[in-house]
Amino acid sequence: AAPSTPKVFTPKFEDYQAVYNEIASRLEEKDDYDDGSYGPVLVRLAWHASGTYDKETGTGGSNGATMRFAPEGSHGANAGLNAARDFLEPVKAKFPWISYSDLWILAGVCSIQEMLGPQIPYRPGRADRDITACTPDGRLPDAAQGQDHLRNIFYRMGFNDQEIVALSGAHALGRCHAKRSGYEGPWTFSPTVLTNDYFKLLLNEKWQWKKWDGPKQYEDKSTKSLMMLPADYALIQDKKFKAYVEKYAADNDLFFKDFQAVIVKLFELGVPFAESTEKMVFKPTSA
Ligand code: DDH
Repeated sequence: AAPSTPKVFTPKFEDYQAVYNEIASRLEEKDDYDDGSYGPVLVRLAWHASGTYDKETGTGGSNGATMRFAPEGSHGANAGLNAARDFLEPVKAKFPWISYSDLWILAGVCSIQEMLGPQIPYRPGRADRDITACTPDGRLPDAAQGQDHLRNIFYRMGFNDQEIVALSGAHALGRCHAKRSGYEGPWTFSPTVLTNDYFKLLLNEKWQWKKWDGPKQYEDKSTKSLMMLPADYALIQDKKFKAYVEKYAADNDLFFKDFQAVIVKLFELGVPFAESTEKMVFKPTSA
């Protein structure tokens, strides 16, 4: 008889689509969270996994999922992201072949699409790394700071001014939680749908300092129900950034096109894909 070779499972597109569908149905099911969706906090998990990348040393980035370990999970910027990681545990249990690193990014892709954003092409290939690959604190942006800090942080990842502004449009989604970051409130009136409203509101509303005991943040003068961080407001204080804010406020299609390109770049920072890895485009549940 022929010697039996152990079966190695090689996942295909259909297998990743099945993971996508599972995340999408959990998003639909667990609608009692925040504004009715875990989508925003899943996007933030994917961003914080990726945004630790340092192009000089090649360290950090989404390859590794090192936020699972206390040295990185306990960074101030990551406060509250356990909600996103816990949400994904049953998905990992159902599809144990996927790495946490690939799963977190797939969850970001799924959430953006399910929240009616552009389709985000995805490539698998990230491997989980151990505690020794945890990144040092301070690689993610500090909301209290302005344009110089934004450039320092995002140039380190390899982004330019246009890309910084396009990425910031993600703040159309979700909200700040006083218990996590100290800040409070949403940026837009529809925090579970991706639109260019963040740019429109930033430009067209009148913003004033919120009077409260918390950290310095802006509130809109007319309803006092929306917020901007000092780091958001810096995008209209800086002439070069502001030119892109104006473009995206005027043209949602342009924002979607540029957001798609830049989020793919973010999610792939530092990932050693095999040459032949093709990009997958998942079918949204609404299609
Ligand atoms: Fe952000 N973000 N972010 N952000 N972010 C917060 C929430 C969310 C900054 C600070 C904060 C990006 C850029 C920046 C999302 C996505 C993205 C909160 C509130 C703070 C503070 C956390 C809390 O209290 O729960 C700063 C500063 C920057 C910057 O300087 C550019 C980017 C690039 C993205 C992205 O996804 C590409 C999302 C989504 C949320 C909402 C999370 C939630 O739970 O809701």
